[in-house]
Amino acid sequence: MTEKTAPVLAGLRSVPPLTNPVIISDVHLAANKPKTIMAFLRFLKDVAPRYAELVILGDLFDYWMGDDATPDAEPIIATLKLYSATGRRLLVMPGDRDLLIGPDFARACGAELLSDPIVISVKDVPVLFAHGDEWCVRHRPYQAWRRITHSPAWQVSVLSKPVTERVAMLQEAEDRAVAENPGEVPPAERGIIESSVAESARAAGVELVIHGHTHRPGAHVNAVIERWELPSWEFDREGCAKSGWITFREGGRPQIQLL
Ligand SMILES: [Mn+2]
Repeated sequence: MTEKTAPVLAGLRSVPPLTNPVIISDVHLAANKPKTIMAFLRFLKDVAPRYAELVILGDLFDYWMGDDATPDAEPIIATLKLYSATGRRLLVMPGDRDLLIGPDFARACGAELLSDPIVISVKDVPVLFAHGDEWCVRHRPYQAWRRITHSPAWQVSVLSKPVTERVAMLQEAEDRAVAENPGEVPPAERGIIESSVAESARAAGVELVIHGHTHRPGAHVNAVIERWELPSWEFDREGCAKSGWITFREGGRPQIQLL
C-alpha cells in the first residue's frame, strides 16, 4: 500500500473554466436510502448528460469512511465513471459527511477532486464554490470539530486505521470539540453567517458564491454578493421527494431548479 495522502491536501486548487455546468450537493447517499440512490442514478442518466460538467459540492454520501472502506458505493462509482467517460467533466468536493473522499475515489470515477473553497470561472464569471460549512462560524463546537477533522495529520492517522476504528475516531473528534466548547448553541447561531461569506468572497475577488450544507436553497442577494445555496436531496422520508440543482443561463446568470 502506498503512503496515504490526506484528502484535504489532495484537492485541486485551480481547474479549467466551466462552460455549462450542472451543480448539486447534499445528496446524502446511503445504503438505507434506496429511493434517493435511484433518484440520483436517474439524474445521472437523464439530467446530467445535458450539461458539459457535473459539479458536486459535498455530502454526496451520508458517510464516507475512506476510499478503501465503502464497497456499497461501487454502483454509484461505476455510474459516475460512465458520465465522465463520455468526455464530460465531473468535479467532486468533499463535504463534512464525506470529508474522507480522496484521490482513489476521484480516480475510480474519473473526477477532478476539488479543494474547498475554490474559485472556478463559469461562462467567464468567477464563482466561489464551497460546501458551505466553513461559514457557520458561530457554531463553535462544529468549527472545532471541523478543524480537527480537516487536519492532514488527523486524516492520515484515521485512514491508517482499520475501518471499524475510524468511526470511533470521528466520534472522539466530535466529543473533544464539544468538550472544548461547552454550552448549547441556539439554532439561530448554527447557520451560515452572511458577513463571513462576504469576507471570503471579497478575499477571493468574486461576487458570486455557490454552496450547500445548510439545506436552505435559494438566492440570497445583498449589496456585496450573491449567495446561491443548493437544496439537499431526500426521497426516503415519508411523503418527501425533493432534489434540485443550479445551472447557468446563456449570459452567465445562475438559476436554481427545485423539485
Ligand atoms: Mn454538510
